[in-house]
Amino acid sequence: MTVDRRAMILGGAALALTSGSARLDAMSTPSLAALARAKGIRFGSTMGGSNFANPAYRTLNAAQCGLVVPENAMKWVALRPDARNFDFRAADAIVAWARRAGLGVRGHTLLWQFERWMPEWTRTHDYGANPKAEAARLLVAHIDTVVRRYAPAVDSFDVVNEAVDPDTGLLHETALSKHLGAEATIDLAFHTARAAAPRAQLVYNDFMSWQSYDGRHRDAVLRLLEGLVKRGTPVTALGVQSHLGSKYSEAPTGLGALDETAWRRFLDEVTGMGLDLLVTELDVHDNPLPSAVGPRDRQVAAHTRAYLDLMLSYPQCRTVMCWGLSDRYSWLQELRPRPDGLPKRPLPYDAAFAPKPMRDAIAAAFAAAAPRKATFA
Ligand code: 9MR
Repeated sequence: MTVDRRAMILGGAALALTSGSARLDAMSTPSLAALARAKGIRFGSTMGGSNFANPAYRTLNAAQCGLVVPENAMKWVALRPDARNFDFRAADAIVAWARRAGLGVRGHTLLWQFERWMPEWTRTHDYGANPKAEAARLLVAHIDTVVRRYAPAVDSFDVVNEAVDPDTGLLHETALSKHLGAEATIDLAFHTARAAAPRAQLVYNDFMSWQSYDGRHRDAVLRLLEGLVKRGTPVTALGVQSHLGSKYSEAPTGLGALDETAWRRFLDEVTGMGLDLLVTELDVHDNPLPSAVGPRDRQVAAHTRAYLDLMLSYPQCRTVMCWGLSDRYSWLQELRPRPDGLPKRPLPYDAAFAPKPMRDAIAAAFAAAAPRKATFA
């Protein structure tokens, strides 16, 4: 079924389920997915938790996306109640829905190399007399089980997420890597994923950015990738999370002091290693922008457009994912609230699912992008 035909059918479904803007948008064509696809690019977003329970939101996603990534449901904390068992219910439900809707699925994340986001039991687990072997067994069993369950429906996995400390440039340790060594843990994760999914795209995913303060993070990620490639570890792409805006959220520098030259040099080095690029988690952290919605939305849109134009100037960039479609469901609302207390507007649709200028900016960036050879069906 073509994307536009699907959007029409889904638009009809939305008519019965919702009113107003969600209906209008689900009907609006061409969809972002269709605009992207015309250039050999896959466009998608996250799904999971309360937003997945909202039929109008599912409809919006199915109409506008070609790809979905479970926001939390494939993380260790969601899949692993303990060392022995798996709970696939939430991830299965998203994957089943995606397949019914004709969407591709990305997997996030087979290993979060950051202690805080791994389950508590990995810290209290009895690693026995040979802790190294036990850590390796746990890691391999986890990745092998998850990848075999979801490939080939999932054809692109974030194998390792956020392994680098952006301040020190050193690799993070976790309860697992403490026994194996961080580098060996990361290698083992990629090799295990490759053995279980011989054709999948295998991604290292991180939040280094074009902010001028991010040089140490960029350098550390380059060193990590160089090491992986040199050792023959099967990484095939870098996921550039793209949570845009300064982490110094109240800084008077607008969305940040950007170093485009350093960013291009970074992306040149990554692609020079033969790796593809993905925009995996796009949103705009709008704290320093004006309270008034009009100017704020315009700045968010202009920033998004400039960023996507730069990213899509790389023919190796064939995937663009937003970290949510609607402001209503952005992680930023609670975790990084605005100082004026107003709701944040980081995503292409507003809280009532009406399209915003950021949606136009994404559409325009796809329309302006040079066509590239699609690597996925
Ligand atoms: O959006 C996610 C939020 O709901 C979770 O509470 C949080 C911790 O699991 O993770 C958020 O997603 C993160 C992603 O997994 C990795 N990159 C940063 C994202 C935003 O924090």
